[in-house]
Amino acid sequence: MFMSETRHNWTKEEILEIYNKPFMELLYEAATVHRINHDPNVVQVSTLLSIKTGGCSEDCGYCPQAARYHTDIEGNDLMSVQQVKAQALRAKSTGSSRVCMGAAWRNVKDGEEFDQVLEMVRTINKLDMEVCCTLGMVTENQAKRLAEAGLYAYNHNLDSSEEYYKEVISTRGYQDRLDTIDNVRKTNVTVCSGGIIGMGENIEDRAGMLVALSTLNPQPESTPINALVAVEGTPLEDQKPVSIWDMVRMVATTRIVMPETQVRLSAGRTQMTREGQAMCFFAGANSIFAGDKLLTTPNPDVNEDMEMFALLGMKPQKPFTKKVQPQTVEAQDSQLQSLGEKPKWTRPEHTIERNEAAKEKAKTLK
Ligand code: SAM
Ligand code: DTB
Ligand code: SF4
Repeated sequence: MFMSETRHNWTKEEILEIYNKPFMELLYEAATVHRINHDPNVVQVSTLLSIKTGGCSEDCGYCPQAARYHTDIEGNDLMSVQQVKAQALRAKSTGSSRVCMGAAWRNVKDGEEFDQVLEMVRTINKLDMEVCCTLGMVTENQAKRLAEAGLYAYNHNLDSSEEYYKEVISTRGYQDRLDTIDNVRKTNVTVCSGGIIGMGENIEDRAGMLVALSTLNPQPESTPINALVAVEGTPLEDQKPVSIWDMVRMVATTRIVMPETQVRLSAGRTQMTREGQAMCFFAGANSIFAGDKLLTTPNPDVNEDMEMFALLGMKPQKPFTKKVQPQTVEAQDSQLQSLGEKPKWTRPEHTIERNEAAKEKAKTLK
């Protein structure tokens, strides 16, 4: 008998036991849980849009957008609402039901730029597409203002286990991430939260991340599983690409412990074959990021993805299949105002040797 009810009390030991099952057993169990909870021939297609690129104050060891490292990316100021609308229409015409707007910010700051993002949310929701934002940490008031504008989802990843998080990022703590997720949960915006594998973490850390995500109640409505894209100049530039077997195991385990979530095959698909991706879909992945770019790094071409779906007999998911479309309140009718808060997000600032080394190297190159 396979479990398919949603449990919020998974232990690390139980999750490790699932992750380490014989491969075929794991795949069969995950595929079974998947079929009980989802249409296995439907895949969500979400287009990523980097609305504000580079120049970020944080020290995330994986991220090419951190200002302190020397990477080749081209930084950009906040995009205009018209530019975003044009990109969203393009995404819609190529089969996307969702647009995910990412900003290289530590946290949201009230002011003109946030007001502009709220206008982007209103504009895309009015195109009848699901709108997701990933803007860093948010307060409860900011989450409520995003909800009022018509935001469907907020992405905020836990990225790894609490223990390994400290080896990757020193400019904020794990609890800050959990607090932001909590703030989003106080609204009707859905939660998108997952992480990255291939950063040098061990299997216990992968299981630890899944404990943290699956014991949230409710669990996140979507969970991106990213394979690290090792970018030159970042502290993690020398990490070996994660093996497809690890990716499939991670996807399958996520599917089993979070039966209802949409598991998104996220960064790292350019390194995967179609056969590898098909195994991930069989193991319970039912969402992808589409578009020839993720935020700053390459992603498969959307036409190639559509060919792959045709080959597999899979169809793009329609918008608002899982939850009704939120209403948009116009700026002039808003009941909510900026509170001018000064939130107390932490800055542990402990030393991470490889982050320090990458920062020092950047100084000599800049
Ligand atoms: N600045 C916001 C934040 O950190 O929450 C939002 C944007 S940030 C780029 C969103 C997520 O992208 C990160 O949490 C991380 O999981 C993922 N990411 C960033 N760089 C990556 C890389 N090189 N490989 C894989 N995933 C990456
Ligand atoms: C997520 O989990 N992955 C996306 C999205 N959420 C914002 C970002 C992947 C970024 C990969 C590196 C880059 O392109 O800069
Ligand atoms: Fe900034 Fe987000 Fe990149 Fe961290 S992951 S450096 S917070 S853009």
